[in-house]
Amino acid sequence: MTVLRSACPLNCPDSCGFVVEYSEDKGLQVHGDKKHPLTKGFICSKAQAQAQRVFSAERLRFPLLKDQGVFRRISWDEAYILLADKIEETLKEVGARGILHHYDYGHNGTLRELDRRFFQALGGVTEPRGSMCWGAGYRAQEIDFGGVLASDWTQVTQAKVIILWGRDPAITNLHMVPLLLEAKKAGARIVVINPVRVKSADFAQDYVQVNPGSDGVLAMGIAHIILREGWLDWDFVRRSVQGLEAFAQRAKEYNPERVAILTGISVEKQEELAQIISRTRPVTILAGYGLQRYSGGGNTLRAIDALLALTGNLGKSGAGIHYGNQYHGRHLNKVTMDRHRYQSRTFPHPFLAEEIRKADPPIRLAVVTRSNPLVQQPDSLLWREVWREIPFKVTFDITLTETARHSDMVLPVTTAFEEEDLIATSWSPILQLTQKIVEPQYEARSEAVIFTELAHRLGLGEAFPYTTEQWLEYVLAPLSEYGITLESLRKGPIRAPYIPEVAWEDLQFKTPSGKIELASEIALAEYGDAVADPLLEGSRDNLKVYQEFSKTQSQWDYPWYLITPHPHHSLHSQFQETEGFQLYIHPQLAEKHYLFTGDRALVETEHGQLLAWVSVSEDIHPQTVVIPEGGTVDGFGVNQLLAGKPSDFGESTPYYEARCQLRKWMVD
Ligand SMILES: Nc1nc2c(c(=O)[nH]1)N[C@H]1C(S)=C(S)[C@@H](COP(=O)(O)OP(=O)(O)OC[C@H]3O[C@@H](n4cnc5c(=O)[nH]c(N)nc54)[C@H](O)[C@@H]3O)O[C@H]1N2
Ligand SMILES: Nc1nc2c(c(=O)[nH]1)N[C@H]1C(S)=C(S)[C@@H](COP(=O)(O)OP(=O)(O)OC[C@H]3O[C@@H](n4cnc5c(=O)[nH]c(N)nc54)[C@H](O)[C@@H]3O)O[C@H]1N2
Ligand SMILES: [Mo]
Repeated sequence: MTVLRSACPLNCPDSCGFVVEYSEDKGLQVHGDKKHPLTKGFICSKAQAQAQRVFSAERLRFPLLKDQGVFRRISWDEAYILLADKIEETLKEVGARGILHHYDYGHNGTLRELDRRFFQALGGVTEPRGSMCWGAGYRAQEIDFGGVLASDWTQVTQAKVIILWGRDPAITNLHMVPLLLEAKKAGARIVVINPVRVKSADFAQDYVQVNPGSDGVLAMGIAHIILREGWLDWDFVRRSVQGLEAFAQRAKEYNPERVAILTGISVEKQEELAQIISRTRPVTILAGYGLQRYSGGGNTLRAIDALLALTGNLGKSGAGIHYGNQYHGRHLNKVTMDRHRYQSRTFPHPFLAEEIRKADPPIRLAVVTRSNPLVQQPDSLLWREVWREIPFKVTFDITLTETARHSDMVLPVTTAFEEEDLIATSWSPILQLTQKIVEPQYEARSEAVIFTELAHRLGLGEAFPYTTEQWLEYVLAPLSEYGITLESLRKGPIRAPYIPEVAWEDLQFKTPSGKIELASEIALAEYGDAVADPLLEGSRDNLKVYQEFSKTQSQWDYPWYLITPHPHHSLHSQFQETEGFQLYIHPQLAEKHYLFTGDRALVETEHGQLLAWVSVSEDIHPQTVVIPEGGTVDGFGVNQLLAGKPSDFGESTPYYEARCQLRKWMVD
């Protein structure tokens, strides 16, 4: 039996450590690494599902080419020749920008970025910019603090107040839960702010049911009370905060009565929250990405950051905001090229399909790696139309996803158990490797190998001089000063020594003023009105609808909020075992539509419709329909209901700013 320490490559904050065993009779077994400081020996069902996928029937085995609508097996040599021909043809006819490279983070390995290097070596192709995930909040952190940093996970155990704001660690960040429970045992108060009474609320002392998209208003309302009562940490504010006056001016407009109407949170509860945040220290906020999947998402995060700034809850043990961090990047060599060596054309994520349709030069060839855009991008109906119009599409994946199914050529790639790669994510301070425990199955190939071979065929060999092992050595070279090498990582995970325990401990913020910027010249110059407007963009839109709706409910075609959070036992479209879509609603909403658990309902938005099984639950906000994302039925997913919309900052995708109508489905 072979036993190796390895790592989970999935796009998930936990980035678990694995102990992997393989023998011919028992096959592949994955266990949680007991010595991994965060995994501590337990893993989730998605880890097991990955191991099962390696030898499963759903695994892509050979390169496939669509021939009169049907896939047939081709050899790798044929695949390379065809892809190289298509690339050369596109270069000749319309130039490199006629190639679309769509990628995301289906595998978090550092070497997975070699796909981008390949297209950069062609001179720069068309790529998405912005984010499907966390862009608005990310940009907000950059504006406020000059960078995105979070304290070590274990710092939450030092907090006395922990706010799970639009985040549900029990579902999306499982290994944070033991640390939260430890903090609670040591006396911390845990508050959940979410339109849904999520699983993490089971261990929280407070649950606050906010109207979807109104968190920015709530945060400004809390700031209003803190300022009115003078509950600021004045020493901290004087030393480390810039723009207090301008901010206080804005906060004045959020008087508690008005905020109560907009957010659904009573004046008393707002006051209690203001007290909790300013009277008990230290406070940690675990801000999720749910609250920034609205067009006002960036401003929302800025308002939340401001609460910590006013109360001196930054740069201290047990205090701060957990959003993400940019630690590793600066310390590792990159496999992508320097920006000045290529010129790509970029289209913003939320409008990618629309932009592709209008593109000049047009997209002649699309290549998809580590993503499933036909399911995960907004407005999937438009995506399908646009996709159909692209003359030649190639998808690299492990299974035949919807995107692969609608491609002309499909190339099978290796899983994390078949190849060595470095896992150094923006969520975890731990450095680790996925290790090869079995040979690539069937004819699957590693992308590092595929792109290297393609590069050589196209005369771009100079840009791909290394083997996989050499690339990893190159990436890790700057860490030799800490004694971290490929060899040492093969023995197990290492906490990155360059990551401080406490973010911003020196209070040297990387903004132009060196302080936390509650009023930011950069933001004003870049986003203009979206920042200057006191009623947060997007939230305003949502709330206007809400107010009007409270008056004239039935007149609205699409009266209900529709949110599509991440699924529990799957990762987006991966490992889904869909038996139809599930929608969750409150008994009050169910009653309005004569719906019961087990019924079917048609969910309709301006964009599309789908049929879902109803579950009635007291946990859901009474005007909200919840459908977990990622699943597909007959090839279509919930994103066919969602429009591509802009976010205030970061060219992010406001998936949750949607409205819907329900109709009971009577036919069987
Ligand atoms: N099991 C599982 N884990 C995952 C993933 C997965 O697909 N499945 N995906 C991974 C990825 S890529 C990411 S980005 C992270 C995301 O991790 P999270 O940010 O924790 O989770 P999401 O489901 O994206 O966001 C949703 C939370 O926001 C809440 N929410 C929605 N609207 C609002 C609002 O207006 N205000 C507030 N306060 N809350 C709101 C939803 O009810 C939900 O609980 O999870 C990662 N982990
Ligand atoms: N409605 C709605 N939509 C959402 C969200 C939401 O909350 N609501 N969340 C958004 C978020 S936060 C995110 S991050 C995106 C995620 O969007 P995607 O990243 O597109 O989601 P996945 O379904 O995980 O697709 C990843 C694909 O990569 C493949 N893969 C895994 N390893 C490799 C590899 O090594 N090489 C290659 N080539 N492929 C590999 C997997 O098999 C899978 O098919 O979805 C977004 N979409
Ligand atoms: Mo994400």
